[in-house]
Order: sequence, then structure tokens, then C-alpha cells
Amino acid sequence: MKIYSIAKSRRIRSTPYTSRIEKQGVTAYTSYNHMLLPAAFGSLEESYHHLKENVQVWDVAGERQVEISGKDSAKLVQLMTCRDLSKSKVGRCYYCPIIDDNAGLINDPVILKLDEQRWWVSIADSDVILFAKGLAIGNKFDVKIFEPDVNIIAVQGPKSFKLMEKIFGKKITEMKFFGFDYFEFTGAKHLIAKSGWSKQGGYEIYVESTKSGLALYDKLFEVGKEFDVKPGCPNLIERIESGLLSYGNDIDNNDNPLECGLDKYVNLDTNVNFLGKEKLKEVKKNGIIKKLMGVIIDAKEINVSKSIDLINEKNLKIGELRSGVYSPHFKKVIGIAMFNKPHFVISQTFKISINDSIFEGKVCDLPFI
Ligand code: THG
Repeated sequence: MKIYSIAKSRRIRSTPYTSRIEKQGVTAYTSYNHMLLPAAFGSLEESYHHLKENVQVWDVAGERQVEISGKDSAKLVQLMTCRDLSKSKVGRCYYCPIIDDNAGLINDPVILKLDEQRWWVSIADSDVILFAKGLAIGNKFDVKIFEPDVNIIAVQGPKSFKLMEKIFGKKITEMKFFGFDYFEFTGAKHLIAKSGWSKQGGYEIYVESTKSGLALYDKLFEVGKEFDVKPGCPNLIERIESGLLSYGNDIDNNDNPLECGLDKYVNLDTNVNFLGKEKLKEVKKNGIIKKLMGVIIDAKEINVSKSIDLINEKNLKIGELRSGVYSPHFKKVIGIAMFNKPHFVISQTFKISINDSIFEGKVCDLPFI
């Protein structure tokens, strides 16, 4: 395989941890919110097995925060998401589709309620801050919107609980999924949530004090030795098996949350006010015309760098593959694909061309595991 490198510049920002992960052997980057996001530390499959058995420390500073505070902050946050946040609690995280007036997805962040009038929108890869500022200006909201200097370290994997307990004490193991609390390290206070972009369990440390965060980064590796800790990053195999969606890859502004299986996070029956509500009611009444599904393909490798057409026996396009990877668990290629009506049904078969060869595949439910 030909090796390319990424040209660094101010547009693709380094993180406070970049020099560390480069010493530790990062082998690929992607860009995320105009920042470097590690994409590989050597073999994807080895990292996948290691993540499922041990513990990894991830530089996910690219998951930037949009801080929204002020008198109208709750109104603005609610205006942006179709999830009903009227009963949301301080100290909790909420996975929330952000949509526009046409119900097209703008982002799918985790929203943290820091206080009644202070929120962090922990974003996927799109410029939510510009959308939020536009809405605030247009509605004359009394809010302050900015990107704070917060750089997340994720600690993921089944041994993350033991490792974090050794550093922060028993209290950290008692936290509930998607809850957060504050923990002290070298005199600085760190917001730590029980969350992360894998289904192997773990935490996310929202580092505000870079100095303490760097010391904590090193401490995780020092204490983690006995748990075989390794540097890592969101793993393509694990996240597809787990059905964790990637904005810009699996879903984008041309899709609405009902088409993406995000129904759980769409509340149309309460009286909260959000953009795209009328459009979503219409979609719900008429039914969706495309749907995101899992696929299993009888192939041993794939590299998805753009949508790949999925074809039926009459050679008509019935859908498109948006992400895919070889899964050591299924011993086949698995992926996430958007299918047109009426083809989004389990066991629908299709053909796909990979490296000029034709392979057979079939539709299945998400998540795979
Ligand atoms: N952590 C933080 N910020 C993020 C991500 C993250 N921003 C970008 C991106 N990831 C946002 N996307 C997701 C998608 C899924 C989940 C989290 C972020 C997730 N979902 C759980 C699930 O699907 O089981 C549960 C969600 C729920 O039910 O509330 O965890 O990873 N800080």
C-alpha cells in the first residue's frame, strides 16, 4: 500500500496529546472538527481485539465542545434538537440529533447539561457553532456561544473501570452510564463522564487544565501497565459491529433522524419547540422513503472512501454503502448502508463491486452485536 502523510497546518489543529501519540506510534490520522484525530496505531484488527479485552487511552480532542450559556441557552439548545430536553438534569449527558428546518441532520452530538443555564454540545464533525450562532442572532437570544479549550481523553475497554478506580477511587465506578461528575487530579478538577464511542465500556475525561491533563495522560499509562493499557482511537470494526453512527460517513444533512434509526431520540408528542418538527411529523405520517440498515457482504476486504452503489438482480441501484470493514467476528465484510424503499427489509439481497469483482450481500438489522 502506498503511504501518504497529512500536511499539518493551522486548519488541521494538533491536540495537546499529539506529540505523545506520535511517540507512541500513531500510524494514521483523519481530520475531525478541523483537528487531528488518530485513526490507527498499526493493525486495525489487533487494536480491535485489544480494545475488546483490555483498556485503551484515546486522544479524542477532536470531539470539540460548543459552550452555550445565558438566559436563553435552554431555549436555543432545545430549538436545535428533536430530543425533548424539558426534563433533562444537570450532571447528565444526552445523545441528541441536531436537525435543520427540513429535518436534515446537522450533527449528532452528546449534550451535557452543566447547569440550568450552561451546556456543552460535544460535537461530531460539522460546524455546529456557526449554526448555533446563526440561530441565536436570528432569534435575538440572550446567549454566549464559544468553543472552550476542552480536550477529551477517552479511556475505553473492559479494564477501564479498574484502571480509573486506581487513579480516582471507588466513586468513579459508581457513576451511571451517561452520567458525569467532577474528579480531582494534581489539584485540578476534571469533568469525567461514563461514555465513549465504543460499546466496550469506559469514560471520557473533559480536560480543561491542559497541564493536569497531560500529567493524567501519562499517569494512565503508568498505572495502566498491569492492565496492558495501549494507545488507541475509535475503531472502525468495533464501532460498525456496535452500530455507532459516524456523521459525515453514515449520515449527513440529506438524511433525517427517522431514516437513520434515531427514532428513540425524536419526540414529536410533547409541546417543546424545535426546528424541523413539522417536517418530521409529515415524514412520520407519510412514512420514510429510505432507511439506514446493516449489511453483510461475502467479501474479505473493502475500503470505503465514497458511497458505493448496491445493485439488485435487475441491475438497478437499490441503495448505497456508506461505511464498511472486514469483521473478524463474522469473517465477512460488514457495513452500514442507506436503502431506498421498498428494499430496506431484512434478507433483501444485492450485488456490489469491490476492486472490479462482484460480491453478494444481504441486509440485516443494526447493531450487528
Ligand atoms: N463522545 C463525546 N462527544 C462525541 C462523541 C462521543 N461527539 C461526536 C460523536 N461521538 C457523537 N456521536 C455519538 C454516537 C453515539 C453515542 C455517542 C456519541 C453513544 N450512543 C449510545 C448507544 O448508541 O448505545 C447511547 C446513547 C443513549 O442512549 O443516550 O454513546 O463519543 N463526548
